Amino acid sequence: MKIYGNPMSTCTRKVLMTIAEKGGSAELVTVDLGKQEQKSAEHVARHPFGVVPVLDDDGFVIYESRAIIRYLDHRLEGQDLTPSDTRERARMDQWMQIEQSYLTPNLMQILYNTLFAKMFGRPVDKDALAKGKAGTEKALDVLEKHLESGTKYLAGDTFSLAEITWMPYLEYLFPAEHGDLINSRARTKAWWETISSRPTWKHVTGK
Ligand SMILES: N[C@@H](CCC(=O)N[C@@H](CS)C(=O)NCC(=O)O)C(=O)O
Repeated sequence: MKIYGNPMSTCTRKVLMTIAEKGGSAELVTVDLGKQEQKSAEHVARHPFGVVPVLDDDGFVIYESRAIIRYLDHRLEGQDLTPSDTRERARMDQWMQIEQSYLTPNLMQILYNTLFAKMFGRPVDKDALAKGKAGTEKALDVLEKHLESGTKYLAGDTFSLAEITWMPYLEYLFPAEHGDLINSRARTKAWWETISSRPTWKHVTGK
């Protein structure tokens, strides 16, 4: 099993975390995003949109991180990362969708206009940063309210793919100097401390 991706990429980290949680193994073939290798003809043959990650499981090639992690959860042995209860599974899907639709597009604006702007010497778009921050706060307020209901994890009592989709984005708020968005929300902070202290996450993020 091969993953074409980059260890710093949020989407690649979802895949690496899923494999780690399942106790599986795969070869990570690094695609250098700084050198635009994701746009090379070789990579575009694997992923027509020219981004990472891509999974190649013995000739079965699949891209899109959320599709890959659902596939891996079924494909690999190890603990189930999808609840068996119908309603909990629906709840997991809901939180994965919230991540994709409301959290990530906003949070990425924070990263582009803080961390990446500094790293690559790019100008800061203050309006985009303010809008991204407001959108991220809204998503985190909804999360905080959900956690206040007493649920330990997003989909119930067990860690699931929903956590795995949120984690890579939240992780980058800290180096982007926006960790207060997490730390100022008591339930979110406690949930984050629990999930980010998993040995699998430390392994994936190289901590
Ligand atoms: N919807 C895709 C998004 C993939 C994506 O945007 N990957 C980023 C890295 S996290 C990438 O390859 N960026 C390089 C580029 O846009 O050229 C997924 O979930 O896999």
